[in-house]
Amino acid sequence: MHSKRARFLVALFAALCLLAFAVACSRGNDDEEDAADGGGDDSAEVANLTPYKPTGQEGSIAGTINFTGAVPAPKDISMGADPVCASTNPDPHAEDIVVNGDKLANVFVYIKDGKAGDKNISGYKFDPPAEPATLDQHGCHYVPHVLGVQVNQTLNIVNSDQTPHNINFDAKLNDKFNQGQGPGAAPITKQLKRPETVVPVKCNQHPWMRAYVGVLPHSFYSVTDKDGHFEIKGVPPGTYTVVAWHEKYTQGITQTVTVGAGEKKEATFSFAGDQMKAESVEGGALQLMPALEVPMLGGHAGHH
Ligand SMILES: [Cu+2]
Repeated sequence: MHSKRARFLVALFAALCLLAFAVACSRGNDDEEDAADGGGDDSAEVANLTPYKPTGQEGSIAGTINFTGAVPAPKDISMGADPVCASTNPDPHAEDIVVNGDKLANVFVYIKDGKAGDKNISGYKFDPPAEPATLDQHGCHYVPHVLGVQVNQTLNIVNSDQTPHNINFDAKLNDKFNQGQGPGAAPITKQLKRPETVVPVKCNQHPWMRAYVGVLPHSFYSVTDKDGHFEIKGVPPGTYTVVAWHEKYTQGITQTVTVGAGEKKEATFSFAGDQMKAESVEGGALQLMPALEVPMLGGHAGHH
């Protein structure tokens, strides 16, 4: 009886030791995973994804973005502090809201998630296009004002002006950068490693300059043209959450869209004029700030 109890206690102690050891081990693994995430190396995750192979059954999502309510008058901006900018823009206006009739331009429309057939699209790997995306600084505006790029696609940032610009790429999930680019300078080339909707870009030299870059793991995005029209091509048949995002609104508008085999699906979104965010770029704030060169802070942040 007595020795049986002693043996039980020894066994219990040994079991507890093993348990403690196992917990310590799994903690160690967690730490390693955290470090890998922080390091920005997603290659292991990407390796688990199924490469998407087009079937010929792809469709598209196309439509227009309406703007309802009173259309705000385009705000005048002053470029007087930079003679080069002023001479190329006799009558410059802010681009934060561009409405043509009742159609809204510069809306970033994209597939957020959903299922292609019975498989979630986040389980597929979509190769980035070979052609680079280009963000031009032209006439002291970013062209285009809103741009979509795919993860790992080459993004070329170009200065077409005879004045220096500064690209302050204010990413949260990708690497931030803040880089000057003089007239005639070589393009700045980047590849963004993570999906991020959307990254605001500004120029520290010319505070009216704003661009927005949406980064997605696939090519299912589009930006509305001046007539509020968009088209997302090459969409696998499936049911998707589609988001329409505009900079003047705190939240995008979400819609579920089902695309059949080879179908060109229409989708319409409406942004209400009375639900815009409060003014962030007012006439008085549009003055030239001192040139500011902030050094890159470490590139990869360890934690986010
Ligand atoms: Cu600039």
